[in-house]
Amino acid sequence: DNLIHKVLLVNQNKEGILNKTKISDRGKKLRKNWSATYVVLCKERLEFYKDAKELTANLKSGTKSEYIDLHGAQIEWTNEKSSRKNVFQITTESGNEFLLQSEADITVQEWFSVIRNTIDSLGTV
Ligand code: I3S
Repeated sequence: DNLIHKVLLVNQNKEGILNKTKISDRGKKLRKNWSATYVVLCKERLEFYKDAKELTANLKSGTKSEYIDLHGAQIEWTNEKSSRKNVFQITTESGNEFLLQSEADITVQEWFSVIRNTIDSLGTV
């Protein structure tokens, strides 16, 4: 399992745990439901897993994972949409809105930069 994971990580830029909640589905407001999520930035996608185990299991079985397509997405810091600290929002081209958060300042800063860089690089293609 560990080897499969490592081999597939070659194509991935970043992975780790963030708190996540979806707040809008194609413009329709949703009730917030924060949960700790295993997030993987893989090429032009941000994928969401329950934990690292689920990532490995899905890779082995070919099960499709929940993901955000970063083409045409927007990312911004937000202070208004949650009482939590270190919250940023991703809005997809289709109008889905997600909040991502971590108590760890550096973790959130890194995720924000790497996602923003990915979005920017996709915009120029
Ligand atoms: O924007 P809100 O409604 O203050 O978000 C809070 C709610 O989602 C709350 O759930 P209930 O509506 O079931 O009480 C969550 O427990 C809180 O975490 C949400 O606020 P924060 O500030 O954590 O995003």
